[in-house]
Amino acid sequence: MPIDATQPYDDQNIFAKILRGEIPAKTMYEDAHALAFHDINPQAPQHILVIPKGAYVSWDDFAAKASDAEIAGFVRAVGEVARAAGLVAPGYRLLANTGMDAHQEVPHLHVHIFAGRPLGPMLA
Ligand code: IU
Repeated sequence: MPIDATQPYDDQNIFAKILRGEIPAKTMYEDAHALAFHDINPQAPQHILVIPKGAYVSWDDFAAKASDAEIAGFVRAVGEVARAAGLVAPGYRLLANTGMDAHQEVPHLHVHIFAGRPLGPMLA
């Protein structure tokens, strides 16, 4: 079910549990600001999720409340993950579903990285 991006942070959400190590994930990158792991239900040959370590529900919550250091660290981490996975030359797509109409399902900010095949024109 899609979530309301303005809801309070729920520290029992699945990505919070992954961050705390309570639930396993196929982690492929971690630094002070971010954790990246392979999506459990990949929609492309490469489908990676990058999440900030801070407690942010959505892109909006993060953009409004995170420190400049957290924002810079997270943005750099997304780039680093894609680079480490060898995706820069073939290309990749970033997506951050935010709230109901975008069908955000997990209430902890996550940026999807899609790659590994021609992805076609961007969906509206
Ligand atoms: P969305 O942007 O909130 O709709 O994306 C949630 C993604 O989280 C989706 O692609 C799921 O396959 C993925 N996911 C996951 O990787 N591991 C999980 O335990 C759960 C969802 I729940």
